[in-house]
Amino acid sequence: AYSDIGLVGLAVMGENLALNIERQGFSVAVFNRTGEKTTRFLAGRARGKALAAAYSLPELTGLLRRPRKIMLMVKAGRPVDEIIGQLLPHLEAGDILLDCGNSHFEDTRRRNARLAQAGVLFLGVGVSGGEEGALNGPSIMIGGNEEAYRELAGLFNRIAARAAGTPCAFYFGPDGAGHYVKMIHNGIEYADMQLIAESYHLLKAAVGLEAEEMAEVFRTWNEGELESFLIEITAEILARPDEESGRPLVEMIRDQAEQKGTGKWTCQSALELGVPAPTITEAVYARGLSALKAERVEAARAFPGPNPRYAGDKEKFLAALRDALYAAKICSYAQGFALLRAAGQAYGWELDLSRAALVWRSGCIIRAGFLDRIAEAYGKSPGLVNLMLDPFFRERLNRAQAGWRRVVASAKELGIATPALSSSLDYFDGYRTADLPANLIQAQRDYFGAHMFERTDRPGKFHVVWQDEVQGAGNN
Ligand code: NBP
Repeated sequence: AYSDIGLVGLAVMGENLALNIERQGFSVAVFNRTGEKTTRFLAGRARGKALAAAYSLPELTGLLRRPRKIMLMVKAGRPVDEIIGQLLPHLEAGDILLDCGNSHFEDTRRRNARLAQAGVLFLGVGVSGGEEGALNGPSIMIGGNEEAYRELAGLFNRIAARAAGTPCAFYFGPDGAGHYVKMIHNGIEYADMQLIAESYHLLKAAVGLEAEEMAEVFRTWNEGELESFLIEITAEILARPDEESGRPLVEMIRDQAEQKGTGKWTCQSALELGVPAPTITEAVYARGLSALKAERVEAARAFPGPNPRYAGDKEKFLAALRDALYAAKICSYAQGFALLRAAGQAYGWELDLSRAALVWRSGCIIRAGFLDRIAEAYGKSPGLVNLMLDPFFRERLNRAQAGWRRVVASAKELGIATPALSSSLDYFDGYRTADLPANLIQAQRDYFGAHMFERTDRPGKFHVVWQDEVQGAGNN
């Protein structure tokens, strides 16, 4: 009998996705470049299940019911192009190829065009939730050929996580739309993690709490508006002792954050589209700065800085920090959604922003209580230009801003770096400023480059001669 679907790539994600799909009643044929892994998988976790092994791509395509559906779960980048190149001669018009890895959306656009020429229907699918999600229900962000999506919608809905009974699997639009939404998910994830890390830093260095006390703070926060997977696991992490030293495990971990590049892609896209996303960008920079461990150790000796201990009322500081974290989090989501909006327009995807909030409610790393509010905001007004202007979030920001300012001001005085909390506040303040000093920038540009400026009192472009006499060449 033929298998329902093929899957290429048996690393953690591929194995778990194959098991998830099989559990939902579909038969799966699997292939991995290194055949021993396939053998090991079939003899181990896949034993006794409706999974068939293939040891070459022609063998894999031969095992599949037509039109064939093949999922790629290999390393993003060149491996995806290699596999597509090797598969293509064995596919027919109408077959469906799904790239479920973290591919860059521009690659997905390019592959989509190439495969369309061969009549192969292509889907670029963002899968979030790590290994656990892949096995038990990920959040699935789909883009590409809509006919192919309809063919596979049933499978996606069965294997996805659920939130309030609704599967977290949505189709977002043609070619790279799904991978773009996944990229923004990861950008927001970087920002969320950095904001939490800065809050932990303030609790530790400014307030002087012990790990177990901090765990309690995060546990309490997780019962309110900040309720989210990342806050929840932060509380668990802080409470975990190191088995060897007996000290909190988190204190035994080197302070150098690594990255795989999806945060960087989000910043690149923000620059490309001219959409400000400072919280996300600062989160990526912060990982870069953390990597400079040796330099930081030396600089710590060179620049002693102020005493980091906060002298004021601790309880008030904790309440202000909770507000700061919540407000900055709203800013980072506002930036992510502004990017989705701009990209949807630039690439012709007509992204449904409310669905983006809904697809992240379960199964993925940024799942959080307040996504329901974001979905509501864009459900009510699909044309909302910035999330901060939605009445619900407007009220929250107005309420949180006093504490947020106090925390950022204190951090500056105490010499504790809070790039994401601070840049969020600058984003907020810049956005709510009707008259920015950009008039001066325009004047400077016109002065040295005759770039022209617009006037506040009448339409048109203007240039003035700023200097009485242009100095002659060689006369500087
Ligand atoms: P990896 O990203 O580590 O990729 C390993 C797989 O790619 C193996 O099956 C490997 O085969 C295969 N592969 C490579 Br590498 N080069 C290949 C080539 N030239 N031709 C054919 N196969 C090749 O695996 P992963 O962590 O399971 O992630 C899979 C995808 O899912 C990635 O795009 C990742 O970014 C994405 N993702 C991962 C997570 C996560 O938590 N890990 C979460 C969400 C999304 P081999 O066995 O022969 O070396």
